[in-house]
Amino acid sequence: MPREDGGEVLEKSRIVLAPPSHKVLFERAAKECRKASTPGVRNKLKRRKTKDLECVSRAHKYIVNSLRKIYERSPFIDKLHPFYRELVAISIDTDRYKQCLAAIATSEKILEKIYFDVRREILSASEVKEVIAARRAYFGRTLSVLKRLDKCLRQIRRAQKILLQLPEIEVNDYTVVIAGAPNVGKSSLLRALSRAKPEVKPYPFTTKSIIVGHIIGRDFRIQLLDTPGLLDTPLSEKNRIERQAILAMRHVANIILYVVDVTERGGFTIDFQKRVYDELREGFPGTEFMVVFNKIDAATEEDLQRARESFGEEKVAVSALTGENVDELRNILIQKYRESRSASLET
Ligand SMILES: Nc1nc2c(ncn2[C@@H]2O[C@H](COP(=O)(O)OP(=O)(O)O)[C@@H](O)[C@H]2O)c(=O)[nH]1
Ligand SMILES: [Mg+2]
Repeated sequence: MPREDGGEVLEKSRIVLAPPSHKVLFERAAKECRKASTPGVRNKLKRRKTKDLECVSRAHKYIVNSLRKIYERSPFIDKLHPFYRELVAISIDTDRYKQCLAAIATSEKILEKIYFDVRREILSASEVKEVIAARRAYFGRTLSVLKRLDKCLRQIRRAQKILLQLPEIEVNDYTVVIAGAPNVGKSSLLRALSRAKPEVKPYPFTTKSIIVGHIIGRDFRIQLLDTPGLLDTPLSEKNRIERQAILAMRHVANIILYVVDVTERGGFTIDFQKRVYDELREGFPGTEFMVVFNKIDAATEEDLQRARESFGEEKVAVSALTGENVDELRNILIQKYRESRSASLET
């Protein structure tokens, strides 16, 4: 089976955006420092030490926690489900992304060392001015470490924003991708087959969206994806990025439902529709296809005959408009889902 299961879903809600620049992070840390309270101690040196230790500790915690959230909660690309891995690869520079997350993780250790050195300096200081010098040194050294991270912080923030725009689909659900030329009735069919109102999810690198519907039973859920404008012209005519976005779909598609307007009223001849179909089959070798003749309510016997001759043997014929045979098609899909589940239980 071409479809790969496993791999992590893209958990957008876990992502914590990197600050817009190192300066923003540094300024927030400095603000944390200013929250340090002045202790009610009479000894001037002791008072200064206690206060500056709290200042440095607050600033340090703030920075380290912020950085840790960025690298721990940003998706680990190699662990993502292949569908997302491929989408991410066309959207961002993944090598740079990984290097930057690693750089952030490494700088945490450097910052840790600076903090402990300064702590020791403050504790062992014998004069107020030594304490102040140590505190200043903390901020000076920390700033230079953060400054070196600036490019990476910006890079990660940009990448995170792109990741947040990727369409969220259930990569582990049994998935039916609906394809076909424009106006053949793909969206109508998705609505006719779905139980709930379809949701629209944008694709960041094209102006297009995925429309997600579901067939929901008591113990199962089948995901239906309609990809307007993505799967409706031959793959060879698409630009590289769009092509890759389309091909990423092979990782989630259990079956591609190819919708044919047998009446040709949508504006595309059977010949053209067959050409798109052949190209798609080439692009998705190993993915199961199922051809559905649509608009039978408006079709003549000649229309059906022409479609049969072009596409071969008898196919499922429906009307998304009147609902004719739509229940049958839904049952076929449920049956296919059950077969695939029992097949995967056996292996
Ligand atoms: N007569 C008839 N018209 C249909 C049927 N399904 C869709 N249409 C019409 O075909 C046009 C295109 O449908 P749409 O679902 O938007 O096609 P898509 O571009 O493939 O998503 C619309 O005007 C629909 O009302 C059908 O089964 N019979
Ligand atoms: Mg549509």
